[in-house]
Amino acid sequence: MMISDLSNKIQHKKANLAVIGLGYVGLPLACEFARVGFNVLGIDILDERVRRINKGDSPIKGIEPGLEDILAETVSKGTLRASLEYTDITDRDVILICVETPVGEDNMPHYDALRSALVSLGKLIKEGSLVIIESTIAPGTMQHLVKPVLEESSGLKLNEGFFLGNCPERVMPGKLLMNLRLLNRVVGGMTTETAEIMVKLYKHIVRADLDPVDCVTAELVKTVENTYRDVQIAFANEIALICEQVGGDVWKVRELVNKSPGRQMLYAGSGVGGPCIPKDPWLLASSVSGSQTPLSIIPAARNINDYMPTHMLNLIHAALAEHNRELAGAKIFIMGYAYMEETGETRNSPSQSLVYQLSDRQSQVIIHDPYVPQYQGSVLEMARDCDAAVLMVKHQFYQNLDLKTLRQVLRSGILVDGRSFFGVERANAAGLDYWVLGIARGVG
Ligand code: SAJ
Repeated sequence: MMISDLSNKIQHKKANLAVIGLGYVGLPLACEFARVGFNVLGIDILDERVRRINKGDSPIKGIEPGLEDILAETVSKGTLRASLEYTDITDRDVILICVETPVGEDNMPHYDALRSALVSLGKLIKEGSLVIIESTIAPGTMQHLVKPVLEESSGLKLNEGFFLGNCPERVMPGKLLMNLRLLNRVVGGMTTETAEIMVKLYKHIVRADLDPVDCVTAELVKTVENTYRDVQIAFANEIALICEQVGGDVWKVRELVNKSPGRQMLYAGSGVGGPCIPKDPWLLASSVSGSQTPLSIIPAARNINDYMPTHMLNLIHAALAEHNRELAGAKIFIMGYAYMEETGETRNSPSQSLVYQLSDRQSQVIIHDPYVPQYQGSVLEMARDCDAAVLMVKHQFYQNLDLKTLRQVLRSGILVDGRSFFGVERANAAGLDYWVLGIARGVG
């Protein structure tokens, strides 16, 4: 098929689409294209997920406004269906790949899922189709991995047998559909013409800027935007550590610093988790791993943010010591296991790291999280006879916690607050021995 034919089919929503990977990126994407009238085939490797989707039942955790209704509507209309098989991909004009791109212990990208999807697709790809990678990938991956793997598995040549682009997702758990519709997107094409056709496609579902660029720029923008955020948070965390030592309060310092023009200091906290921020800086750094480029800010920021759960452990240790208790044998109550507030997503959560470290020091850990089914329950009951309570995630659910009763049920009356969530006044009024990340003892 000529690229002009493809362009017309996309313009008139006659192009058949496929979305490979039906997770929190791919499923909303498939739903939105189906909702506006495209015929969409979803492909995934998990049979339970495929089964639920074909019943119009969303497998996505947490609250995602609108998603369930659109899924049910498009499945019942037949404009969206899911499959475990690649066989039906032979009639697809546009294939969007939304598979995971994790980094390993070596902080290098592991592209097994992406490579596997490309090999399976290549064997059946329709000549003249457009392949778009939505997954977050390191700069250079389109040129040095996606292109050669797809050419090898299909026997076709780029820009002759198939066209290729990279349009990085900008989703956020809890706002999947809203972000998809309203956030600006960079649209990277291996040729200018390809980028223009991709803009035509996304215009059907995105009501924001769609900026056509080359693929390296698209790969850079996505990894840089999240690396920028990681560095910003690391800066706030380092200031918190300084404040604790010099008699300061980082929460007050941040507020006053941000009254100075052009400052936007972020929040210090008990750590940085989630599926995006902890890994994207390493994807960016990996793009120069073979060169002599001297990176220092990016790895240093990652190390500071990864240290914060350990700092929480140190605060707990210091608090227990003042009550002549050791970590070994202490019972610690953890409030919040998700990676951030108002979500049940636990990937790379700072609490996972803290719980591991506490267990390693022979503490007994009781975990509560209102959004994580296995950790739901009565906070005050679960906290009973614990030596210390630790606030790791600022779920609004904890806002009205009765701190006086918490004091009564705790054995040593210690509350360690990783997000300055409860505040010194409230905690002291409840008679709690209150320790806050970023505030020196005796301040506030
Ligand atoms: N965090 C802090 N201090 C802050 C902000 C966040 O410690 O000031 C922590 C959070 O507790 C969490 C982690 O960092 O553990 C990540 O939080 P996040 O607010 O960055 O939320 P994410 O991980 O969902 O980031 C997403 C990203 N969006 C995409 O990748 C499409 C990110 O680029 C956005 O900036 C962010 O949402 C956002 O703005 O909400």
